Amino acid sequence: MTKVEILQIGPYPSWDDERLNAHFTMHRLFEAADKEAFIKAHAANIRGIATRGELGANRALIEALPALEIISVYGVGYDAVDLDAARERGIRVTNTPDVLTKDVADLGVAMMMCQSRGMVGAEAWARSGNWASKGLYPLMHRVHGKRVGILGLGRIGYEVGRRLAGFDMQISYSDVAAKDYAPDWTFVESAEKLAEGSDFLFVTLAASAATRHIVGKSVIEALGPEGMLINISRASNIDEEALLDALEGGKLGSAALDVFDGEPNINPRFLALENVLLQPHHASGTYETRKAMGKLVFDNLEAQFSGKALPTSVL
Ligand code: 8YV
Repeated sequence: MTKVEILQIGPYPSWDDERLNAHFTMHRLFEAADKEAFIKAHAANIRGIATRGELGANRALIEALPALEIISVYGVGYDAVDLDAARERGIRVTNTPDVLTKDVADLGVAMMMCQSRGMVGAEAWARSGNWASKGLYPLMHRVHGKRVGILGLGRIGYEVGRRLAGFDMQISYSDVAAKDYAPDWTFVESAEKLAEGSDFLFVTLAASAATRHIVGKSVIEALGPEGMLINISRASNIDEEALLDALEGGKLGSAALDVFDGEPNINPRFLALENVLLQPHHASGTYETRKAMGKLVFDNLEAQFSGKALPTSVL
């Protein structure tokens, strides 16, 4: 039997490659020197796209593939997929929700702790011998008991809140509406009000055109010179220029960021700052979660081509 042909946009771990290669003919776009020519050469036969959250599939790509039936995203966020273009052609879109929720929340909390207690600098202090030669490391800031704001109380935001409740933090959140599953936490109408009443602001919103730069200058400045911004969602939710200005000018205390405009190429202004903690879009990056994500990418493709219901479809 001939195998279904899939266009693979970015690399996956070896165990995912093995499973995908066993069932499908995978065309590895990321290895092609001339991507346009590569797409042209295979376009007529490609029935599926396997992509990653941050890579997605844009309109031009979708329109270049006349036999396309499904876009399977390795990630919960599908903001980089042109949903309108997919919808117009009845192309199915799937993602990998739930399996990554707790790891993303774990890393967000770890980033807050790490940054607030200065763990990166303190580690360097111990390792470099400064502890012995220069003495004690400077004092840092407490986390427990402080006020936290969660912008976007979906699955990931909720898990962040559950964890922070364990640190006796005062939890507020903002979303399009109050959530009945969070009766003990305070609902706040606007992002700016939320920031104003928070020491730590977590951004856990699913990104879309509507949320672009929802954290702009006014929200950042409302968080203030003592505040910390933690982003484990998408860079587009934050106005990065405004964030850099505020970090450089002391209008925002600090930031802990897992996502960046133009990643993996980070704006060099970040690299000169001491009040930021930078992570390489790694919140779901555990063996356990990535294995579950890869399985869902495969299961959705397999279901599509054997006429079964898609396990985790968004379209
Ligand atoms: C992944 C993500 O790092 O779930 C998402 O939306 O962005 C992340 O889990 C990414 O999709 C892996 O490439």
